[in-house]
Amino acid sequence: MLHTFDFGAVRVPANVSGHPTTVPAGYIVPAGPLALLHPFGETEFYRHGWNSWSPSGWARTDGATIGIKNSPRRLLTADDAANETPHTHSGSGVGAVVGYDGDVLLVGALGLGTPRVGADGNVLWARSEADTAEWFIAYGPELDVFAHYADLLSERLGRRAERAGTVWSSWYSFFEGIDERLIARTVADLSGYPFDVFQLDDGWEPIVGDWTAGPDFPSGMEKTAATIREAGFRPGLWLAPLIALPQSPLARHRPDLLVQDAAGRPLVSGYNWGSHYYSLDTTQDEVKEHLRDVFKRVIGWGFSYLKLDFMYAGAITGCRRSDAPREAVYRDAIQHIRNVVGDDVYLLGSGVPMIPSVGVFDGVRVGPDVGAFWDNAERSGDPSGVGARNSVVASINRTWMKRLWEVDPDAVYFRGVRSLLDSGERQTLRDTAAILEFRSTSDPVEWLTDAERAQLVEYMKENAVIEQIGRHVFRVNGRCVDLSPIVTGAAVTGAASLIV
Ligand code: 9PG
Repeated sequence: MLHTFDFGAVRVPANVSGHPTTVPAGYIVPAGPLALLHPFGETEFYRHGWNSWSPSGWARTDGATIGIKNSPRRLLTADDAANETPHTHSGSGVGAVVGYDGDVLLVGALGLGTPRVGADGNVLWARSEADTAEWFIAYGPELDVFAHYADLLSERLGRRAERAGTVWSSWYSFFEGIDERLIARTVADLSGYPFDVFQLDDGWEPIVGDWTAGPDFPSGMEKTAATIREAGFRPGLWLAPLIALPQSPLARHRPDLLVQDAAGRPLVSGYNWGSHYYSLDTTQDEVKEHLRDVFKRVIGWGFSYLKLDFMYAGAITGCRRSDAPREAVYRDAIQHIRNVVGDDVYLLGSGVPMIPSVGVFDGVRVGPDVGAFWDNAERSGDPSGVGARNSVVASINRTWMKRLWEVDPDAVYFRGVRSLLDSGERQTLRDTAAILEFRSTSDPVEWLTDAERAQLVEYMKENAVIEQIGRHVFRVNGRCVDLSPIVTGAAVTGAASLIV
């Protein structure tokens, strides 16, 4: 039906799938396709990525799109193989265009169903794979409309109150090269440093898909968890519970537990670790039992902070035992995991589809992997490639998500060694994580100078007051941090902090 939304300053005719209701911050319309005819002409569009690693940001509708173009094969950071449209301005869940005086017209899904929002000339459109989510429509100051959207979303999907505190993670220093002696030494060196969590990342397991102690942890994971706890830290562990490499026992012995392709073979859901990998079909009872066993085991070892990675793979298009909409399948799987681990375990999502994860995860990664270099020459022009700049840009464009969960922009650096980052770039990473209020690093203290150690201590102890004064402009304890030059690509280096 045709409806004209009256926002005072502007009237917007629209095609909607049912009667709009008025809420204090805007309108809610029933699920179904939606198209708004706005009078703003070519303007800026906010594109929101489907999963943690997919890019988010503002781009002019008459300019280049933000997205992943010309990839020879599916990237994990893409919105999704089935609906990625790199040559249109579109994103996942929520989208917005800039109107008069900087006010913003926003359309956002209030639930699951793989909703997409796009801008096509003067049409702001929204549609979903499964028409299960109502839409929120609002016009007003940018920060306000995004805040209203986030609040309505968490009203429906939940919001957890846990806080991670400060985190040390093994990934951005040792990568997969970890073993129990290295971890014990690193933990001992960190003793007395202001960290709440010590999180083991990828590399402890024998193979992705087999969540038992690997050969480099001969004393068992319980022992490492105890070492971490005795040093005064909360033990944290990385897992990718919804995927399995082809050589894993699960994939070799029980291919019937995997999501299938149309030909009845296990469906490839991504590439990493020099291989393709598969997704577990979480609609099967046996898979639910498997997940129960895995999570009971890791909790039993003593880990109470879990980084759950590559989670998008539980929501890809494919053949499962049940044909429920894929985001609903995913939501059911993470609810199951939450039920198994209970409320006291901190769940950090990484590579998660964002909207369907609201209310279940305590914290969520909001950008691609950081790296000890500013830009990625290998994947230059790909905003989802590993690197400090891409991580800052994607993360800061998801600042509004702080109302949904703890927003993790990834690790910051203090070290001058084993890194190409200059001190200005390191400062920009630290400012970004201070703004987003999630402070983590992977720097072993052994790699740091005395001055860098002192800087780490000061940073990890700091409890900053954060104010957002513009789209990419903040105050951190009164100090102005303007990330706009970095986000717009104007800055060649990361030296974006200015003192006013
Ligand atoms: C462990 C790592 C770290 C890291 C995670 C995740 O797009 N990609 O191909 C892609 C590959 C790896 C990746 C992210 C994206 O890294 O984000 O923090 O835990 O796994 O293997």
